[in-house]
Amino acid sequence: MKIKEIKVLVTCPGRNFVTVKVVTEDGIYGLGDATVNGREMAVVAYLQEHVAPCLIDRDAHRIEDIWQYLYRGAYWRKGPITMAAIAAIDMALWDIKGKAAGLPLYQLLGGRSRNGVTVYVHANGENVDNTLDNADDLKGQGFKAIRLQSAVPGLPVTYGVLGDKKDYFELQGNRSLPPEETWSTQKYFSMIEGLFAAARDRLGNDIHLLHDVHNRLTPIESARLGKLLEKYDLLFLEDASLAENQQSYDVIRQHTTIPLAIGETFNTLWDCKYLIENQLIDYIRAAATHAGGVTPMRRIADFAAIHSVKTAPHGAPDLSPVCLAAHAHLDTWAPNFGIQEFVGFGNDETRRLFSHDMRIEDGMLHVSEAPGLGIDFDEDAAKDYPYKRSYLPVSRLEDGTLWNW
Ligand code: EZ4
Ligand code: CO
Repeated sequence: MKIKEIKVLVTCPGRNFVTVKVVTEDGIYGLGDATVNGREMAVVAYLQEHVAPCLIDRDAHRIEDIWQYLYRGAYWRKGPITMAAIAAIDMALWDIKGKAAGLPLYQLLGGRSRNGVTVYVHANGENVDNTLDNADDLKGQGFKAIRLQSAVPGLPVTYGVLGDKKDYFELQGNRSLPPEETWSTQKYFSMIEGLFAAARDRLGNDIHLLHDVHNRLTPIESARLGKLLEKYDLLFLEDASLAENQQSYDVIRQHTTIPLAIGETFNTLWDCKYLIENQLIDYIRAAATHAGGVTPMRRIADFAAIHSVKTAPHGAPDLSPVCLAAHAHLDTWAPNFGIQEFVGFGNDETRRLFSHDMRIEDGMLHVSEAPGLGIDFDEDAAKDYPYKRSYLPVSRLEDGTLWNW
């Protein structure tokens, strides 16, 4: 089944998504997500100029060979732009194979390992009380796991706190230049333990709690935070420190038993190899879009499984609903699946463009039973929402030093 056409479609139904459509000679097509938040057009150029021409007339069924051709075959490997481009092609080819077989993707991966995919949702607020009001509301909706982020007193903006913005879409889709935010580790430490102490008082012990540090701490500071939060029984602490130097996690691990999760910006198995093989983390958060697609996600999951590490794919709105669909299949299959981050199915415009029948019930995401990924994209409607440049913020310490956002 030859590949006849590869379309790269950029649309901004509130925030930018790069969607790839691979069309075969039989008329079967597949969809993939190639969105790299704030760098969207670099992936578009990579796909249009450097990938698409090489794939025309190749056999769409040869997913593994095409993946190797794009990764191993190029002298310039890895990196977010390259891997998002490869990811989108790979997802689209799995979508095609599923449609050709008449089976949902999770069946091709090995079938169902669980009834549904447990998700964690976000509760955030301007203060501890308000964060816990939101968490209580989500608990009432049946969610079993909640990530808590509260504003840091004395800082004008805090990661994860949406303020007067209605939702992530409004927040992330309207920044034509990178806004600058201030960070203070000392101020953060004055808030964080109280948040989790109050959370256990108010929400009880029958709910999973999580927290995202978003790379703001040094390894020894992360170790200190882990020790402070151990008694509140978090499901995991996310992105406690950067792991460009993976040995940083040796420092954290030798001080605390808090479960650790990282990986949303990882592009390959190599980015997490040392962390996993030394059992320095408990959850690997790689995403199909940013780690090269379904093919390497399966490999990462298997490598993690033999080291007792679970999967917990990134689920922020920088990943389009096409990526969420791919995750729903991987999560339904992976024997060592842990939890899926979930921030909703997007705003009205996004749901208009990306149609699917995934659903949330009792705190779980339920995968589509339709062949392939089980998601469609309305190319014509997408023209109503053209690309709009938008950036993530940058972070500075109070003295002006650039820091990790
Ligand atoms: O800040 O995806 O766990 N989720 C996160 C995200 C990231 C965004 C960056 O675009 O850390 O909210
Ligand atoms: Co995160």
